[in-house]
Amino acid sequence: MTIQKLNSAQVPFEKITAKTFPKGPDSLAPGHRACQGCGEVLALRLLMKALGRDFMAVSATGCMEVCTGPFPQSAWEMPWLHIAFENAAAVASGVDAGNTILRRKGKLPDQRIPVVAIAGDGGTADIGLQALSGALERYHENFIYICLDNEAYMNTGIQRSSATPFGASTTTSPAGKLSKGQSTWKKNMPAIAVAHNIPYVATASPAFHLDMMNKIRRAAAIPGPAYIHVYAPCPTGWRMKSELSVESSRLAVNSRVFPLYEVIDGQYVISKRVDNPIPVADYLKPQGRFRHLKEDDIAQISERVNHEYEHLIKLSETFDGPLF
Ligand SMILES: Cc1ncc(C[n+]2csc(CCOP(=O)(O)OP(=O)(O)O)c2C)c(N)n1
Ligand code: SF4
Ligand SMILES: [Mg+2]
Repeated sequence: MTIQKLNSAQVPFEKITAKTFPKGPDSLAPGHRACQGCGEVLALRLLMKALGRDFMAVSATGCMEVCTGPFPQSAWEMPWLHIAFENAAAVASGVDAGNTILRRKGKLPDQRIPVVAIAGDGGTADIGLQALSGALERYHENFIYICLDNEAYMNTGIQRSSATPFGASTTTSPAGKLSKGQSTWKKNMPAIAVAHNIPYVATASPAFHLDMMNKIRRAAAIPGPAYIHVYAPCPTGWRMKSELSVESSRLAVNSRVFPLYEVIDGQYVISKRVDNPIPVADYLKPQGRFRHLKEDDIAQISERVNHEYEHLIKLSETFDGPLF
């Protein structure tokens, strides 16, 4: 195991620009079964374009696994393991440990191979949290964890998770006479990852695809575990037109609902500062899951969104030297 000593922000990696955008097919064959406009599959393709074919993937059960790998078929044209709902992080960390031993024995070439665990918000913030915490704490050198956050358990019928936002109607937090939908605020998964003192944590959105791909490349370049929280619109679960997927990702960032940032060696760095946010209502309105919200509910959500954003800005401004 290598203990991180470098300043991770200085670790070089090949940046993707509009001009150098990887051409050609990625590792996901045509014919997967994701819904039209699925933000998760878009994020998956961006991941593949960023890393090429030189990585191994481990998927927890969830929409992306079900849509891409119904036995005996698979849309993955690369090394891929489907494992249980709760243990993507445990399996990916085991694969990385195995690769290290094989390299040491000369049975694998002496080069780092990113091992990417991919899971939904349910598989990350709820059932897989223990396995994720263990993997981050064990400090696996080539371990990248990608949370595809569509803000509910979509694969099994739109049940709420701890990442479901306040006020969203789901099948287990239905809006009605006695309920305004989800009654709790979204769990801050990136902050939980940061608390593990790992070298790299980031948030990313498919609407800002170059930013997202470069964060994935940086995560692969930095030795040590990385966690990337990806905003992944789900038109089916959000009761939204399928063509609005990318637009809703953009509105989420521009309204401060889903801020883009990196945390490198404990230092918060804002990727896209939003000084003049669009109204949170503009983000909420196209989505049927928020249709029942009244003006005062939206005002309450806006207040919380802005409070969290200001806290984030303060975190980015109050850094006083690397923690580790
Ligand atoms: C131990 C266990 N409990 C429940 C399930 C059923 N299950 C499979 S996928 C899933 C929902 C996944 O939600 P999420 O992780 O958010 O991924 P999404 O489908 O939204 O992409 C559930 C409840 C399971 N496979 N294993
Ligand atoms: S239900 Fe949502 S996350 Fe699942 S495949 Fe359809 S659009 Fe994608
Ligand atoms: Mg989900």
